[in-house]
Amino acid sequence: MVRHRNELPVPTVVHLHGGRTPPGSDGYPTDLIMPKGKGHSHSMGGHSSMDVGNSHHSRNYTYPNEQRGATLWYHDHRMDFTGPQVWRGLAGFQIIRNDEEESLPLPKGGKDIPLMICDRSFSEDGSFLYPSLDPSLQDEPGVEEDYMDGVLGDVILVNGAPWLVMEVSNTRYRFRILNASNARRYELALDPAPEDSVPFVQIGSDGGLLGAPVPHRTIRIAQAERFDVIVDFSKYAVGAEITLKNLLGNGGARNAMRFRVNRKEKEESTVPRRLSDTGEFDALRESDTIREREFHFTRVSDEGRVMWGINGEPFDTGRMDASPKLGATEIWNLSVAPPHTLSICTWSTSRCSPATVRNPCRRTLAGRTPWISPREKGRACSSGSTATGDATSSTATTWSTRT
Ligand SMILES: [Cu+2]
Repeated sequence: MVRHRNELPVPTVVHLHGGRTPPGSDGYPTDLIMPKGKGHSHSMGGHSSMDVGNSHHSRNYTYPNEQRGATLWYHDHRMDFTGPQVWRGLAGFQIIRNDEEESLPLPKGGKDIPLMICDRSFSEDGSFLYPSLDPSLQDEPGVEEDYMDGVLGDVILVNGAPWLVMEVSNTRYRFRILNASNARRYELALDPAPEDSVPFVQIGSDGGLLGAPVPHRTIRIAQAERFDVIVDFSKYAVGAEITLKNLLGNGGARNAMRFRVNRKEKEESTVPRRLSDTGEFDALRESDTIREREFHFTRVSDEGRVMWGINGEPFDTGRMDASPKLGATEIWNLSVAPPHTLSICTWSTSRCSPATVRNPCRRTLAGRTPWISPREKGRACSSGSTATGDATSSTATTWSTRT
């Protein structure tokens, strides 16, 4: 159990991204922890008629952690204000470890390092710069018109530090990379790349360890996505400086961070060929599907405000878009326009182009957050899980739409 007490002047709510969490601890956007001195009468932007959750100033979140070892993260989820509140730093890691993983000879301890990558902009006085219509984040939600497609920063922070420099030994390291940016996607590359080996060996994803390692020249990572990778610095001389580049960025956003190999050390880790039992993913078969659903994400207008909607409908706590049977297997077809990340934690996912959407989808890495571009359709095979004991909220699928 984790107890959160809100000492900020604005409502907050914490969502554990990727957690198999009971409904009361899910961190639903309107399940707010109100600031001290403010109760139900506090303005809720355009959603004043909603149930605003408890009016206490703290909440106990229950996290059973009964799931695969994985790199999870938590972030503020306040209705209409998630973007600016995450921008100001309300996010962090929650790492779940298990015996299966601990028994592997992977890099451990000080060589198992989470890297939270995000972009920010700063004012002249060093404070965070964000184009909120209401910088106090009290009443009016939203951003200036020019930023409706997402706010990008021009400084890259890793674990809160701008253009972090990290000293490493000439051995393998495990990096749990999270893209915690509001709107920026990255294609990460090492510069220089090692001469005779691949720069990144992926061992895990949003859903925990993969069955076997996967080599990558670059890592394409969307918002909220996690990549668990091994980098082998024995391929570099002591004294070498290696930049983690972002091939999709320009200017300051072109560089993410830098590693400096400053010492020799004995190698104690290896990357085994077999990492994890992924049998539970294979148990989900497309042939068991009992129904197929379409979800089209677009901008819709609600009482003069433009917001994200699903199948033409704006957000409404009173509407249930899907109530899958507990344990049932369904195919969900997802499409989005204009570009936006759909964040889905599912047991198995596939990405297909429209041309191939009717063909059987090639299964990609289990548990990966699909990155769906506007010309692409995503297809998620999803099964109700028993984690929450509640069929309606147990689709193992979460939406995250952030502006
Ligand atoms: Cu999230």
